[in-house]
Amino acid sequence: MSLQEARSHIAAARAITILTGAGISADSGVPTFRGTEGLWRNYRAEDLATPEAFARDPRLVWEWYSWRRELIATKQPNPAHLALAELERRRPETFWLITQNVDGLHRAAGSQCLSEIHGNIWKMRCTGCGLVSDNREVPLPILPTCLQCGGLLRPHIVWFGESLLEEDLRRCDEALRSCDLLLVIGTSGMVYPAAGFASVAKEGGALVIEINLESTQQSNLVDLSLQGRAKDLVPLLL
Ligand code: BV8
Ligand code: ZN
Repeated sequence: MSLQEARSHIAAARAITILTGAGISADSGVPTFRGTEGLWRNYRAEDLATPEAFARDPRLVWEWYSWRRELIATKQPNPAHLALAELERRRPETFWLITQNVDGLHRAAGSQCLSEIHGNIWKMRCTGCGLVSDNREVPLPILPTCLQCGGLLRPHIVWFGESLLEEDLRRCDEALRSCDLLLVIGTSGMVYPAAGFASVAKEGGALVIEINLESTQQSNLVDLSLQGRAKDLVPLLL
């Protein structure tokens, strides 16, 4: 019943916004943040993905990101990423995809109407002159420096305690308030401001559908929960 229901909501929707988290990339082999396999040695993302950690030990933080880049470099978009890129192609004017993931797999799948609100692991920003550059080198020379000014580069990623880009926040707000359907896929709904996006959409009168392996902090808020793997369920929604 609920899958059929979800399919008809998608078909009938005037404007669709999607919010994805680490769960959509789990099926591509990218570890989630709060999954059992953890993320790296015995560190937690909250310990390393902060400006303080980088100021204290840039080498350790770069070691972690370089390890994640090497892991992600061998991963491909899965049927869930591809299905969302197809959905965008069918309705480019009334579709927006917001992802919390920094792995770049939505872009690799062909998504273009996309906000990568936590940044992208393949981009770097100079702590000296602010230049943002694309860098696909794996493995990385630990402590990469800026070609323009020699300054220390950092991942162009939003760390805990750092604000999201104004432009991204504005675009997300528009996509959340103007849609009549929000699809939340593979996120535990624990990290703000993304964790508040479902209520923004609901305030705007949207119907909210959640796809996850289990119930989450948002489940009490959503209109319909589909339990299962994103790679299996998302393609069935088209
Ligand atoms: C901000 C980049 C304003 C890093 C990430 C104290 C001081 C300062 C701020 C705070 C504070 N306390 C709280 C905050 C706010 C903080 C926050 O929310 N903290 C949390 C921990 C409580 N937020 C921030 O700091 C944000 N900025 O608030 O700015 C500000 C500024 C200054 C001072 C105050 C406020 C910035 C947040 C961005 C952090 N950066 N990523 C990197 O990746 O290296 S967040 C990082 O974790 C990921 O990007 C991702 O967003 C998040 C993980 O969440 P999920 O994607 O949901 O992944 P998770 O593993 O949790 O869940 C996976 C889900 O998938 C599960 O539900 C699972 O069941 C499901 N699943 C698994 N497999 C599948 C599946 N589902 C379907 N199919 C499958 N196969
Ligand atoms: Zn520089």
